[in-house]
Amino acid sequence: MRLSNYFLPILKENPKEAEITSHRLMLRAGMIRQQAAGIYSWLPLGKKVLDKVCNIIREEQNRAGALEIWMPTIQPADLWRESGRYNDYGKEILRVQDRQGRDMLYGPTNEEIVTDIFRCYVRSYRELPLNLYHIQWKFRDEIRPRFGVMRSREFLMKDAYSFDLDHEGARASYNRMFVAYLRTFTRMGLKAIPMRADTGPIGGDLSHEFIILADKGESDVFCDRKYLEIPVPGPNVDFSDDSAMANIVRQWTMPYAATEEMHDENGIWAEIRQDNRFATRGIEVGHIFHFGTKYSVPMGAAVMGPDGKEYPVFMGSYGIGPSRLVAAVIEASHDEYGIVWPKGIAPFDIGIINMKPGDTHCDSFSQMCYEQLQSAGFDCLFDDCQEQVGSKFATMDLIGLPLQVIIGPRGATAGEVEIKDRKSSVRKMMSFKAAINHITGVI
Ligand code: 5CA
Repeated sequence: MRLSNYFLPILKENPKEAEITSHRLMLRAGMIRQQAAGIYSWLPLGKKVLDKVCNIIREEQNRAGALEIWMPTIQPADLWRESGRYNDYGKEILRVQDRQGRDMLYGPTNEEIVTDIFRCYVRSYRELPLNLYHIQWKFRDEIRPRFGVMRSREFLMKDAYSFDLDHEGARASYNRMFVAYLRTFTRMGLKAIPMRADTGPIGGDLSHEFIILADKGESDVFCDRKYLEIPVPGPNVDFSDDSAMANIVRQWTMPYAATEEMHDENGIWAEIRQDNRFATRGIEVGHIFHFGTKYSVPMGAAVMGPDGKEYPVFMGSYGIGPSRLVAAVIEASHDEYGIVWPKGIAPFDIGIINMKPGDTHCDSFSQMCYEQLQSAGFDCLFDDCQEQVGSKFATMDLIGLPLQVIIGPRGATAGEVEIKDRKSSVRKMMSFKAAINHITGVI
């Protein structure tokens, strides 16, 4: 992509409304635009990152056996009356009426709709386990939307829902999602720690929040340093092996980890060796729940068991906030110059800077580098604009692409480029041929 053809509305000044780094950097890098309190448009650079985050989530959900569907944003209130949540959920629900005067709502979550789908089609335990998910916009009328897309009113959620015949099956489904989450966040360059959590309005008896560690996180977290060393399962992990899944979950839930609400300051925490205690701040990026028959009983979602009797189905739900994740990654990965994207979700692989547009050598050499890198399979943002060099460098650092290829008139004549690694700031001059090899090794 040529920068001259792109839409990248960079802000030179720090926006006053932004209280935290990720919000400030997302506004400055032209990723999002606020349209109303807690409601945002995603501009091209932001949309690209959001899509990459969603694709990683999707790949890992599919690998774990979940099936993608699409449920609507607007839901009939009657389903929520059946589950009993229409009144319980209170003012967080945005309620509307259609022209016939029917009560509708903008979904804050989808347990009711998915239970309705299930009860219409599934009759027998033979069709289980089943896990259906979608990636869809949600609306929660939060009293205090803040920190940009970190806590917004409209936000994107991946929500998966599992259905099993009994508690044991439901636990196996829970474990599969647990392991899929470990892989998902690692692929985004994040260290996520599962912590026992309160179930809130979703309900149920078992729940974990996945918290990523970031100095400016919303919640205080307390965990054992052992978490920093536990291996994350690789891509070949066998999701059909229930006991392997259970072992991974056991390993990831043994050391102490708790958010403030569940913290046991004078009990278990006090027993952990002083130098293993790790008290920091974190951001909740995922939340998984087992709630058994909470929705299936009132909504009549039952299947026939092997003994021919009917049983209400055991359910769990599994959320990740992709829009929040974009901000969370920035909180975890930035420096004084801007964002430092982990490779897996960077909007482009490489930023190419032509330092002197208008110079014949520089133009043709930069053009050649751009074309060759693109055809080698790298997604490049090519800064071909007439701008001060300082401002070009500042923009590239701000938007945080993993590698920069910098081309000046002298290098162009010698067939050389400068490669800058955004994270380490290390810069190296090399021939363009060597640069391609170098880049292939890094990205
Ligand atoms: N139905 C369940 C799981 S599918 C559910 O709604 N869970 S949740 O309430 O914990 O939300 C799931 C994830 O959505 C959270 O972990 C968080 O990453 C994201 N999320 C929740 N509220 C917001 C918000 N106001 N802004 C941005 N992301 C949010």
